[in-house]
Amino acid sequence: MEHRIDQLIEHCHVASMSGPGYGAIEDAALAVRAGTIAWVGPRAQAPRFCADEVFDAGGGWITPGLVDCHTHLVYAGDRAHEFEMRLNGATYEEIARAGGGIVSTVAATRAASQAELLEASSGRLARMVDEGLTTVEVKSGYGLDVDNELKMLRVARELGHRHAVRTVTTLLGAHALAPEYAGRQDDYVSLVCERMVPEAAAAGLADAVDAFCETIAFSPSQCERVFEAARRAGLPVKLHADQLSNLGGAALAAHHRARSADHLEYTDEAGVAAMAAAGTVAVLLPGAFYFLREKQLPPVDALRRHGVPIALATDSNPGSSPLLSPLLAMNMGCTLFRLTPQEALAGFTVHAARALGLTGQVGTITAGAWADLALWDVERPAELAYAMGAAPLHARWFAGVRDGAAQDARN
Ligand code: DI6
Ligand code: FE
Repeated sequence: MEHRIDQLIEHCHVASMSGPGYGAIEDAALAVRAGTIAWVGPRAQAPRFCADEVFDAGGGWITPGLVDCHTHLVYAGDRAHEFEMRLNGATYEEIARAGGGIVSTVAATRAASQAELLEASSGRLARMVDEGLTTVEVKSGYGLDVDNELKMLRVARELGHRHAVRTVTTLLGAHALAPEYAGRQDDYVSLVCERMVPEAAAAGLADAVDAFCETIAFSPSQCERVFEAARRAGLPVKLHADQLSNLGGAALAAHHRARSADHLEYTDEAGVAAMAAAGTVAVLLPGAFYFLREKQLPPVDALRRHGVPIALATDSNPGSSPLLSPLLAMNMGCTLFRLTPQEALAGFTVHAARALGLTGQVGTITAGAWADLALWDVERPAELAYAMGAAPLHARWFAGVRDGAAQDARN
């Protein structure tokens, strides 16, 4: 019997990221139907397909499309001037007085129209898509008032219509204290809990809620208030935890059944154990560690020992990680955090999907998942984390549609 499918991809190896050793299938075939993976396995075992289109992958490796599960891609302006001032010896105070720091991004983001914000963010996302990205999480957190936080989330949603990517939106109202609330931190947290969370949820603009738990941001008890507001609104939570100090953020996130706890440089063994028990994913962000020249390494061995899934992400943001390359983040995960290349790829696929609640839909090449795929000109999957600036992407599929396929058909 013949199986009708839309597309057969052959002459390839597949890193399915399901099972040990990259879930590798050498000399594979991959069948796509209705935007999803209908069949994948060794070519010799493939059933007889009747395909509308056959694609020759030229002997390259196919991985799941990359999933960046932690970004702050939507913002206006940049902080290059501040970077330059710092490297010319300016102090933190001088930079702050010159209008630098996170408040400068807040001012620029508030001043930008939705269209301007979309334009700026869209250019950044395009760079990531060019590297095989098919799913991206995007946080708010530079608006810090109801209208501007919702504006950021609308832009994040629109990015998904403008590009062939899935966007997952996260409300991060508790990112920094809005300048007009100076000295009134608890009042600002009330604004987040009583207005931002319910309004973003009611408008269907947020898929999750995040907070920045840090001495320079919000306290554990303030973050708990935000988590409770999220629960009332029916939204899952995640947390920027233990990036610069150990406030017990990982354990707090786990206690609230967070999908992920992110950063984790200062997380202790008890925090890791709590994450393991709760099924909370660890999201490591080597770009921020690198850019801030941090010294304290996240507890990678403890995460491994406790079996906590480790995701990796760019944390793309103007202040602490102006990074638009998932592949470079993978390289940094290996060089700085001593992840293996396989862990780095799992961090941008299967475990990133889990951090977003998308297990089984994206992040693995398995029957029933979306056919979000990246084809790479590499001899082995380890090359993806190994090379810096190599641009190995050969083709990309989003929901079974290959970039440029319509154009190819016209020519
Ligand atoms: N952690 C960080 O390092 C940044 N935000 C966060 O939650 C800093 C963001 C910025 O400086 O713009
Ligand atoms: Fe972040």
